[in-house]
Amino acid sequence: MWFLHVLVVTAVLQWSVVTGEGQADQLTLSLCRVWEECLEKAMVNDLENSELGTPEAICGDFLDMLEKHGVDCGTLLYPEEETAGVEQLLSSLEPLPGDEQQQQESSSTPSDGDETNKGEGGYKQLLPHNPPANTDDLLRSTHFDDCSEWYTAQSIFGSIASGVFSIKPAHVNDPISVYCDQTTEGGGWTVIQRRFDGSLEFFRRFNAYQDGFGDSSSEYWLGLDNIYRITAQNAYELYIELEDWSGNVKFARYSSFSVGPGSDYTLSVGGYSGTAGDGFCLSFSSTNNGMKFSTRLHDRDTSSLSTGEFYGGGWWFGSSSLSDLNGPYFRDTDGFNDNNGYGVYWAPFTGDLFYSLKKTKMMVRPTDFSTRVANMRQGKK
Ligand SMILES: [Ca+2]
Repeated sequence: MWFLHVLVVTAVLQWSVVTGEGQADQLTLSLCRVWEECLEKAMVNDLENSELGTPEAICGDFLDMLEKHGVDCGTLLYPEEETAGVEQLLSSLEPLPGDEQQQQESSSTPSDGDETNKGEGGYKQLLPHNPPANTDDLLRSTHFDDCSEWYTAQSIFGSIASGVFSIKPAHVNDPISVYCDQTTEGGGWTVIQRRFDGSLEFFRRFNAYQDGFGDSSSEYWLGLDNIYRITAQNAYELYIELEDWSGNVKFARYSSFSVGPGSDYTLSVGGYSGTAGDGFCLSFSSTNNGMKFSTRLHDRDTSSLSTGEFYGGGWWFGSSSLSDLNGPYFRDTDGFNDNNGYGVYWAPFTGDLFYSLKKTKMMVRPTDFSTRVANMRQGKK
């Protein structure tokens, strides 16, 4: 457990250097959430029985360091309880399994909580007995904004892995399930679209594209409302990974990416780099940049045709488009042409508008992610 302590110390020191003491920014909030994760992780791993102390003691060191830098995680995480410091929060935790002394002490006082959750560990035990009246604040405090925050938490615990995680971007009512790519170009990516076997139908109407469809463990579209909320939190970049039927993998990266609010969900994208070519055609009049989102029966393009109907799927179509990663899925053995849709295409990939790709992955990450991680790693040396 000592290594966790060391990592936490270095993370906090680096953070204080970078952001200045006591600044209640996103990273600070993120570190407070890491502290909550620390408590949960310690309990899950039964570390309370280790010779190094209870979860409160281990994670409390982390907390002490934050407080020395003028951060009150209690106020940040539970803004409705402005007078409740984190020490108070800690003292309100349920007794820990195996901590008989604490259990005996608490058994002498009547509990107003639900007895059935005792001894199970997890978040239920971490929450105060009297939660804030504003349940949105409470829910937000137990979820990360995106996969980059999951990366930060994972790196502190030394177990970075891609997979399905729950996030709760600002102003989203309920937590959402997403796939986090923690390996490509340093990780921290929140996947917003993923296709690899054609098992999911993408020829859907506008409200489906607003809400999202599919499963985060398989093929899916995260939904325009969610993508808007995520990219409104910070400055984000976009990474598109594409694979053809011969196993060639290429990428298109955009240093800025956001989707505007509904009902237009206007695409703002810029700063192309990569190997797949600029399928959003930033420097051409037919660019997708600045276009509204169109689907079948929801024509918001700048063409006299309904390109959402013509190309299939939903996309930021303009007068035409050299890309449509939500188009109909074809296998390399399928014969297809412009009568049944152009397929899943990113024309600059092959130079062939009619080539339908095998795999697509669109993902976003805050633009300051790499700097943040580099600073943390520097602190670990
Ligand atoms: Ca039109």
